[in-house]
Amino acid sequence: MVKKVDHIGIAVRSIEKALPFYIETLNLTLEGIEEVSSQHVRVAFIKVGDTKIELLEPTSEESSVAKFIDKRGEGLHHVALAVNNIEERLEELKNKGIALIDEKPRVGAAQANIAFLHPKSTSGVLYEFCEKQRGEKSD
Ligand code: CMX
Repeated sequence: MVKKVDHIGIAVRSIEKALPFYIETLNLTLEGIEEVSSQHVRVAFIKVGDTKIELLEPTSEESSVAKFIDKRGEGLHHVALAVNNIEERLEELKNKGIALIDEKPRVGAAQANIAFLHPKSTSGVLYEFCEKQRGEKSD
């Protein structure tokens, strides 16, 4: 059902300020930076072996990441799990009584289909399911 950890999301106030730790200190590789306007965030993907770290910087006060940082400060925000057939996976979880934030997937960073599970059903962790567009490698 779940293939692997696709990425780990870290909420930061500023990608520019957070990046040097990953790139210069840890010597990791920046894959790219993009704006996900539907989520009011700018994101940077950093490659770590066959998974990634995603730095999330809010672009407006409406962003759920801005609310998160206001309440809890910067830090671990979500864990994204790669799945196939995301709509079926969401249906299965719903039938098992798991609270879904998104009942239907929406388009997130890198044009992946994404959906979040509510942390109240998962011992306090915000999980994202993500499925790459067909034809794209799920590395
Ligand atoms: N991880 C774990 N728990 C979290 C959380 C997080 N990232 N964000 C909020 N919560 C918890 C809060 O601690 C709170 O718990 P209690 O009720 O026990 O106090 C509860 O969830 C409600 O939190 P809130 O601050 O009142 O916030 P909201 O209910 O308005 O929103 C959530 C919370 C998870 C529903 C909302 O952030 C959401 O819809 N997230 C999914 C979308 C998202 O995060 N997008 C940004 C990333 C996009 C991307 O990766 O491209």
